[in-house]
Amino acid sequence: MTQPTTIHPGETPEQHAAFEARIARGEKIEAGDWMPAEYRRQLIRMISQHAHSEVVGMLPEGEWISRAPTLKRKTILMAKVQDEAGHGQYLYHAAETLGATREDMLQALLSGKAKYSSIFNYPTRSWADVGMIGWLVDGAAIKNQTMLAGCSYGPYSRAMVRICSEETFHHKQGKEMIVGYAQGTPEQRAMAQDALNRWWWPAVMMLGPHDSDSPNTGALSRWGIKLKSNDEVRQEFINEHVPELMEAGLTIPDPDMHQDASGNWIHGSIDWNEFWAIIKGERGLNKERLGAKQAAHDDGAWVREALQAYADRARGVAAD
Ligand code: BYC
Repeated sequence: MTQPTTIHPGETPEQHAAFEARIARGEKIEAGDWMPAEYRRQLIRMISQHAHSEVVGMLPEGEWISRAPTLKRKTILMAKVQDEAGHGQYLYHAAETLGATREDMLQALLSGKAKYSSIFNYPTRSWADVGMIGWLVDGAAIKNQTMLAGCSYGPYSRAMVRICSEETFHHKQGKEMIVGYAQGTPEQRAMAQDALNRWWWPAVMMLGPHDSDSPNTGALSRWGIKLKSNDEVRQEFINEHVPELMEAGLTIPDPDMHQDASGNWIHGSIDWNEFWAIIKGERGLNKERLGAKQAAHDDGAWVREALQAYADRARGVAAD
């Protein structure tokens, strides 16, 4: 999986060797430390896209806050959506430690240059989708993020520890909700199954393309950012969730799903055309999501201006 390192002009093989030796010793790389330009670029790409995913991820769930069936469910959902905003905030800060600016990152999101997770281009059609997102989407995210908590870049790894503990609650509330519906009335069971039918494959795909089609994995693995490949994390996610979903009485919408001799659950073929079409915005809700983000950004202009004016005044007062 390892690839030759990209050595940028001004960098030396000795610097790279010393840097990689630090990673091999298990040291964390911190913000002010020397790092290859390509390590910095990869981290900014990945962390900023992760931040965008957290923030865009508030949209499909946020739509259901006013329609939650009980006050308990409403407060849980509000807390979850608020947590996602906090995760975006930690992650934007982690990317800022690498020299990225908030303005540039937001511009890259709003212009469509930067990606966010494919999973959030799918619609939330029923209340059970909210539970299924918690169970499957947060479940997949935890598998990926537990791995990233061990990554070589200190600020990202520490943000992941905090985020994973909050995601664990998100996962539990989603599972609790869906298990309840799966064992509830025939209408509730049908609603839970319908949600699983629509979210299963997108959740399997959100962990990234197969390793053979993953151009970034080589560099990320070499530098201790990704400690497991996309397919390895996907296998962990499937192995945990298939038996639990079946135990809840639900049917995995994959007729080829089976367990092999080593106990792994093996999925059928994945429709990667759908995945790439969703990412490129050719299918799904990409335009709506970015439209909502742009509107929120425009609506918030007065807040940014007020904060700037306050900061300028405070600086002026301090200078007196
Ligand atoms: N969606 O070389 P690859 C959450 C892109 S938020 C869109 O394998 P890499 C939650 C990839 O960026 C969860 N694009 O990439 C929030 C690359 O394109 P670029 C978000 C995807 O980086 C709110 C190209 O495909 N988690 O859980 O090695 C509420 C080739 O892929 C996707 C993170 O962001 C995708 N699904 O591996 C509830 C975790 N997959 O950038 C829940 C941090 C791939 O070269 N990110 N692409 O133009 C990662 O761990 C890695 O970036 C990935 C992809 C495993 C996602």
